[in-house]
Amino acid sequence: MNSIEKLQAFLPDPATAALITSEVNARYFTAFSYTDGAVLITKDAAYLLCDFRYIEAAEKHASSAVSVIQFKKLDETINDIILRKNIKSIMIEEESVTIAKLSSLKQKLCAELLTDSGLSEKIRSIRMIKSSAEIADITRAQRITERALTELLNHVRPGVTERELSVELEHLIHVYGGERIAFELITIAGANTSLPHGVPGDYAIHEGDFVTFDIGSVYNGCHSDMTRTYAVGHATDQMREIYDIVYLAHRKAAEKIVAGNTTADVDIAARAYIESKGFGEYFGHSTGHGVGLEIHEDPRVYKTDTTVLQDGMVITDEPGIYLPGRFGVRIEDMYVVSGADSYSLAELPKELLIL
Ligand SMILES: [Mn+2]
Repeated sequence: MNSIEKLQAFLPDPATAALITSEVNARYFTAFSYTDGAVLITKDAAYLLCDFRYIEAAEKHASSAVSVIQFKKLDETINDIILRKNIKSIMIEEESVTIAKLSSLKQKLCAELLTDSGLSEKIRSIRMIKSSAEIADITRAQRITERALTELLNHVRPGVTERELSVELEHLIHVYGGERIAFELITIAGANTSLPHGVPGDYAIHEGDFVTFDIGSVYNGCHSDMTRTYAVGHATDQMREIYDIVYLAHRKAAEKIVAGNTTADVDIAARAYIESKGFGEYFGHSTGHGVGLEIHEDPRVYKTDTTVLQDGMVITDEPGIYLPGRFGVRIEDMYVVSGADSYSLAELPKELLIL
């Protein structure tokens, strides 16, 4: 089943439709990126509603599973379909429709609006399973990031600032075909590496620093996510010890990325190992998350999450240890769940590298 068919199966009857108004979900169902429109999905049809600005591109590029309709007034066009298809009620995305938008829709549409249908949650769950096309796009984004980082590593040396690394990496991601960066790139060094989401600043790299790159790019709307931690010049015994613990925690989590396991199994594998080494209190975030049209998607990879891993999910594995005021280490790859043979989307090695 394609994504639209999965949503149609969720509709209880032909008199109920789903109205998709969030940009990311509209893109997900139509494979077309646009604003100020909507997607209306009924039991047996799917309509991409867009205005004059998008019509030519939509007819050319949107998924063949949707009918493209140009509107002058969105609500009137939706009402036309409502009347023609005898739609009585419309599910809305309860997690993204604002109160103002809801009250406007209530005034204008001639069907009952369902505000607690679970539509948003259902779409999040459908989106967890990636199509082969999505996996190809995520992989492409990952390759772009890896190529950019590989080139940047030639320029990592004492005296270079975090901000310079961030700006140059963003430039290289564009050069190698990324649409944009997947999030504000984290390129931090020295004591700043103990900040899991540190912001690159004026700090200049010193010999003996760790440098952490938590980076990603976007290709065809799909995100990539990767973290590597490198040492500059040399690493102390303690830096090596912490690196090895995080590296093994990453691998132990990766071994649990098997269809049928839960995301908790993955988190606990990394967490229990780090705790066994005495650093549990320094690993204060979840082990991973889904990645796709958004950088953070379901499922959450955490000890309390009971999502069962299924083929086609793409999740990160990113344990870390952060020693305040000293340094931190995080190692992150995305994995595609595939039976017992889940695989990493990264090609860059994860062993400690001294630059
Ligand atoms: Mn991540």
